[in-house]
Amino acid sequence: SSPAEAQQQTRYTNGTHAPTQGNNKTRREEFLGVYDVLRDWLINDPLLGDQPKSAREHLKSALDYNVPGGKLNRGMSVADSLSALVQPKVPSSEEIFQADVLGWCIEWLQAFFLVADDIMDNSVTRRGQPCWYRLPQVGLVACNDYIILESCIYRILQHHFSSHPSYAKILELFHETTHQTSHGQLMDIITAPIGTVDLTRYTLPTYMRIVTYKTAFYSFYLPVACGLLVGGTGSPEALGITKDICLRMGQYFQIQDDYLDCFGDPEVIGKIGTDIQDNKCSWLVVQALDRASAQQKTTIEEHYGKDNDRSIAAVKAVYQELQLEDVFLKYEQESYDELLGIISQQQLLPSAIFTTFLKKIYKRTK
Ligand code: GPP
Ligand code: MG
Ligand code: MG
Ligand code: MG
Repeated sequence: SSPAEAQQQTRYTNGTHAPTQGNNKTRREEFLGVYDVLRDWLINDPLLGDQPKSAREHLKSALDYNVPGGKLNRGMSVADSLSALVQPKVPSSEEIFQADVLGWCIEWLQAFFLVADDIMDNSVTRRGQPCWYRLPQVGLVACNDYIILESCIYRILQHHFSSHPSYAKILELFHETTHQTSHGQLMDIITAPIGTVDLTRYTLPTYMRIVTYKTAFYSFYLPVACGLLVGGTGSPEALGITKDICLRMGQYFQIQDDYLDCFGDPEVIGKIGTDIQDNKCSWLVVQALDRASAQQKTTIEEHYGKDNDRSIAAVKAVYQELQLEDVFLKYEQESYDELLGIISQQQLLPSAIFTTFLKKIYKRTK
């Protein structure tokens, strides 16, 4: 690596660097700085020997296009969780760096899932730009790119954590989370076979199972659990409470995602919704079927899962008639209040671990 990169790496690992708060660098910039260090190391990975320049360049663009461009909520929550855990103490810069490396592993995992999910969902845009597989020069090469995105996680972990006391626990956590998420994705897809209409599939228990597995484990439990493991508090009790609270937060988050798929502004959420034409077991269709008249059910039956503007508009019209926006707003408030209650009921961990994360997503528009 270049002298500048080597210097940056030392700056983070020798414990002398602490631009966490009140410094001119914002936390977000500091976090993004860690991405550059990891990316530069990966594209020069010694395991790959003397790579051809073209391969290195493809990898660099695949990483830059897919890894750092999101909200970074998941990634930055590892360090936030650690800080909340050790308060009133402040984590050392070494610990923040470790938390940020794990945070980036979660962002890498997310990039892997999203590149694959966009192919499966036939999506058009993501984070305000065309989905990776839609680029003419990429196409199905995206399938190999998502495999690489995943394998990068384990290269990063080995490089930065192989002598950490929780290395095995961390590896296990990433593997289990991937297993759970792909199981969620499996249920998401087989509940929505294109070209068939079976409204009896869209029940609340089916829905909750899908979203818990496809979203909640990797988006909420994983970041907080990583924070606990870096902070040395990975006891079964602490992880159990964390799982209970984080899975509920993740369910709430995916319900927001489903709401925004239909009612969000594509300019703001950075993606164009596809749930209606994709026949998805979305929270909205579950709520609609729960309230629909016989005639409204017939309309949904005729138009759900069809990829044309008239059908999509017909389903959206039923959602409007049933005032699902109001149903969602009421759910959002109740869910938020209930979560605050559950968080305050436990004494083992500081509430801020959870409330900081919850406040980042409450009433989100993207
Ligand atoms: C969100 O579903 C779930 C994922 C992105 C997990 C994908 C898992 C894999 C194993 C590939 P979504 O399709 O509603 O997300 P979005 O609305 O962002 O496309
Ligand atoms: Mg999708
Ligand atoms: Mg999907
Ligand atoms: Mg969605």
